[in-house]
Parts: sequence; structure tokens; C-alpha cells
Amino acid sequence: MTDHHKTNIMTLTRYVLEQQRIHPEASGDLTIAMNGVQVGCKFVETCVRKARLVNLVGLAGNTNVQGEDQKKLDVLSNEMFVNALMASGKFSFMVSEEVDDIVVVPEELRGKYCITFDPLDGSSNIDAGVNVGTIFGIWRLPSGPKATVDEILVPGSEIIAGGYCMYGSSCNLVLTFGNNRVEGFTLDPALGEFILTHPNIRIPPRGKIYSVNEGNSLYWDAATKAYFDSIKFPSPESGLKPYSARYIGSMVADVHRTLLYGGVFAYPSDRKSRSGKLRILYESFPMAFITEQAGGKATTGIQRVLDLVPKHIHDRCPIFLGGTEDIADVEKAFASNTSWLNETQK
Ligand code: FDP
Repeated sequence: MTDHHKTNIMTLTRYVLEQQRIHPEASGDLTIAMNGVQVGCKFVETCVRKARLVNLVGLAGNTNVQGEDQKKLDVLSNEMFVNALMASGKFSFMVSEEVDDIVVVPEELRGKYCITFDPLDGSSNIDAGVNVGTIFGIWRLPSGPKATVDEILVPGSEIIAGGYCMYGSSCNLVLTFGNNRVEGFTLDPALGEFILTHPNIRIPPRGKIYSVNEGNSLYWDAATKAYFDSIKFPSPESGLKPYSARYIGSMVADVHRTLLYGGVFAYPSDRKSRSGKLRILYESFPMAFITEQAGGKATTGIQRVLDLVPKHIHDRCPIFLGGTEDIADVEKAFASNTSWLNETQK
């Protein structure tokens, strides 16, 4: 038989079921939980595609807890995810970028996980049709459905699943359950299924691209400046060529490219934003987990991102993520530019 029409495809559901089979102790709850995530992603994908046609672009008229204007699609995407995840019966708590407080699931629908998510990340790009995405992280609650909210603010290293879905020229869902494996799936719109297209994504140890909002460089500390100077104006001894710049301003798209092509993505702290911009629970933790599982590293400059413990659900942190050699250079820049602390405190 020819391979023109593949008949034995690895769908996301089949992949998750196979993972369940490999782990005989698995109860199947995570498979059902992931089904809720898939439904949310497919629903948002269809709305992003038709946003311009059915007047879903523009502002909703509200501001979220972080003082950002909510777009119509932000609000809608959040509702889609909350409903799909709640219906799965596998989550007790949800933390969403779009909701000020923890979403506590009604008792009859509670399960043993907590999920944190940004339903539509990069939404300032929506009206221009630029890539946006959903980011999510899943945690097991030690006390299961009886858990209390204090079980949410734990170190990032306790995350058990992380992923993102990118709504771009195609719809890509990238997922890890740990075990040093990151898998990429592409939505086949005709089938309505995510198909495994990027098995075992590995981030190259050294890349040639840097991705950062250079418009903030006036406010950067000495370590951040020194690092970016070192890859833009490399010393002859380093043997490096100047890196290329690529910045979409949509974390999902910038991280996706960094995973596939290598390099470094950063949102550092600066004198305007002392903790950077990206939120720990639903942006930095899942992306740091994915990067590490793909063989890379994620740091704040001085600390592994997954070692952080947030104090509040919407806390932020600086982040540099990428290949091991690239991030080693970032860590070196921070170790040898110790004035960074004074500078960001000015
Ligand atoms: P957005 O504000 O458009 O939602 O955290 C949100 C985020 O986008 C990230 O997706 C993106 O990486 C970053 O902010 C872009 O921020 P700047 O506009 O400050 O560069």
C-alpha cells in the first residue's frame, strides 16, 4: 500500500491513552482532563479563525486584575475553557489570566487536579491577525477533590503536565507530561483531531536567534544589557556570529519558534517592570517545563524558573528560556554583572 493517505494516525487522544497504558498506575483521569483542554483549544481555534468575520475583534469594555483591557475574544476564550474544563469533572481549582480570583469548581464536579491557564495569550495581536495561543499547566492536588486553595501556590517543579496551543497559519498543540518528551500535534480541521506531527521536540543547545522586546532596553539592568550585547556584538574569541532578532510579541509564537529553531526567548525584569511581565503560574511555569523537557533551560537570570514559589496567583517573574548553551551564557552574564540588583531597584 502507498503512504499517500496515512491510515494509522496518532491523534492526541490516542497518544494520551497510550501514555495511560504505559503507566499502569494511571487512573485515566488525566486523559479525561486533557479532553477538556482539547475541546477548549478547538473551540477557541474556530473563534480566532472567524473573529474578523463575526465581529469578535476589539475590546470587551472590561479591564482584568492586571489592569489590561480585555478583548472580546479574551472573555469568550476564558468562558470556553472554564466550561470545558469544569465539565470534565477532573479539576477542583482553576487559575485563569482573565479571572481575578481562583475559580473554585462546584463540589459535584471536583477532581484531583488544578489547572492554570492563559486562554488567549498575546491578545494585543488579535486585531492584526497575528499568532495568538493558549498556555496551560496541570498540577495534582495532594488532597484531591478535598484540597484547599493553599495547595495551588507550590514550586513550579511540581507541575505534571504543561502545554500550549498556537492559533497561527496552522493550529499546533505542544504538550509534555515530563519524561523528557515534548510532542507537537497539528489540528487537521477536516477531521477535527490533533495529529502527532512533531514527535520528540528537542531544542538545539545553541541557536542563532534572540527574541526580546528591545524597546525596553533603556530600562534593562547591566546583566541583561551585557548578555544581549554579547550575542549582537560577539567577541572574536567566542567564535559566535551575531544573532538574528525575531520578536512577535506573542509568547506562544516566540517560544514555539525558539523550541523548533533554537536561540533564546526572554522577558527580563527592568526598571519599569521589576518582576518582568510574564505571569508565573500560567505563562512562565508551563513554558519553563516544556523547555526543560525538550532539553533546554529556563532561568530568571539568577534562579531556575521552576524553583520559584509564587505568593499570589497572578505574580510575575523575569524569564530567559532556550537551549542549554544559550542559557548558560545568560547565567554567566548575571553572575558577572552583580550590579543588576541595584540597577533594577533604581
Ligand atoms: P499580550 O500582552 O499581547 O497578551 O503576557 C502577554 C504577552 O502578550 C505575551 O504573549 C508576550 O510575550 C508579551 O505579553 C509581549 O509584551 P510586550 O508587548 O511588552 O513586548
